[in-house]
Amino acid sequence: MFLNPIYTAFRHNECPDPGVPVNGKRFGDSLQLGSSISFLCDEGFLGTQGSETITCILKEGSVVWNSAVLRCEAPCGGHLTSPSGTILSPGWPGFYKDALSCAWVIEAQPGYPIKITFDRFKTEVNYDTLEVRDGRTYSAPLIGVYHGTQVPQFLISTSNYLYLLFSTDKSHSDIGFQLRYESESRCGRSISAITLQSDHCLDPGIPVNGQRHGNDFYVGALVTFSCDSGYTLSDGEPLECEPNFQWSRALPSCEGEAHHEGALK
Ligand SMILES: [Ca+2]
Repeated sequence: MFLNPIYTAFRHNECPDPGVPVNGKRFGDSLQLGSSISFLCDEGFLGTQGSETITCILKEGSVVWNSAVLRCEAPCGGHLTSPSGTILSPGWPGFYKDALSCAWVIEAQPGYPIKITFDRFKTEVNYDTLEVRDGRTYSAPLIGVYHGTQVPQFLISTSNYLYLLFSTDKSHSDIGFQLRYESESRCGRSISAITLQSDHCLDPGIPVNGQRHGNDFYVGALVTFSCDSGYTLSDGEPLECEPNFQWSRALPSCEGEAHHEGALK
């Protein structure tokens, strides 16, 4: 017996189960002809392919979805204007790719500083770096260059912009980072209250394979660093806590064996 294709389509009037996007959620369960299913990417991810809503349609005698399922990926850079959010290294929760240069600009309301909290951070020491600048462009003052597992718990801008640049070299990858940013709490309390009450700089951190000398972070305080045997300090100048509660220079790094490994890369 021959089946008329139209008859077959109406007999099997359900689309195939589209599944749930990786790093996303699905809303709707009906697979019937004419019904729709929606998708939403998890925080920090963006839809890069497919559609947020797909509808089960009849097309050329077949019951099919009218579009592909949303694909959710951590983007390489962006301009972020929500009061709070998440930034993930591209590839999250997997390893990041080689040869990345991803820039994010976080923009808050004028007068509102931005606080960044690092939930996870791990990159290849010395070669895959996250630069954070206190402003909207690459020429803004440097807050810090972070790599390895060396990051402060949190940092706060003085302006209402933060510029982040994640750069990776041509080999060796790692998990990358997950950070949260916020410019104002939900109840309307500005985090500027935190900076105004503060009379000291934030913990500048300690270089990987090194030590910090000085545990006072008040304005005018100096801290210096040294490295373990076999490692050389990238910058021997002390860091001074300036009146704007920012350190005068970026945290130095200890370069040594990793540097030699790098030469063989
Ligand atoms: Ca690398």
